[in-house]
Amino acid sequence: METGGLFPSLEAIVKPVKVIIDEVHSRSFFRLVEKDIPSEIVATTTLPEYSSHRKKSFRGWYIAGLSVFGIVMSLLCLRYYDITQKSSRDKNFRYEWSVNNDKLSVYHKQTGELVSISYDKNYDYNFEKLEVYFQGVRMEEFIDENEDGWFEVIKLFDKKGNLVSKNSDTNGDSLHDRIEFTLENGEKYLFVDNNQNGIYERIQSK
Ligand SMILES: [Ca+2]
Ligand SMILES: [Ca+2]
Ligand SMILES: [Ca+2]
Repeated sequence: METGGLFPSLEAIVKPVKVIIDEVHSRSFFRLVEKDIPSEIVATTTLPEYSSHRKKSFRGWYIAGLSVFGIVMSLLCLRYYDITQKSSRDKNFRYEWSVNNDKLSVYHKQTGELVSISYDKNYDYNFEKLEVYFQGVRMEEFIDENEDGWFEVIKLFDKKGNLVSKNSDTNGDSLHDRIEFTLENGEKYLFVDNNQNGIYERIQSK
């Protein structure tokens, strides 16, 4: 490296300067300094392998993330499109997905009243619970506990929303072999169909 003509005596004591720079930018840096300072590239190297790998890995994850996001958004749009089409065709009902897509509400077109809400909290495209409403009050609840598409439990409520009856299919044959209900005076009874023929052979108070 030369200091120029102003202090020629210093030329002897100025030592070469070693500059380490990323190979990607080395050529442009070299062109920049070569005009003023005699320079040479003595060695080149690439970025450490792990760094390059990490960059590729990050890029891969970024692209994969974007792809998944795109697919999910497409599915959501399809779901909204589908339900909008269904709403426009349906005679009595209007359908509406919740923002996070885990709840489908149905409204009566004429009165605007809420008719039912179906829940798919685990996003497996099966409603595990259906609530039926009348005049703003939940009157019935259907529950598919094992998510096989059949409701094992049906609950009935009074006008104040209190549970008055619970029908249960305890062995998955679609017969409700247990009915628990509560009278207005608070007494509780249980109907039992132990031989699974669909007719209750026993009533017991609880
Ligand atoms: Ca579900
Ligand atoms: Ca079920
Ligand atoms: Ca029976």
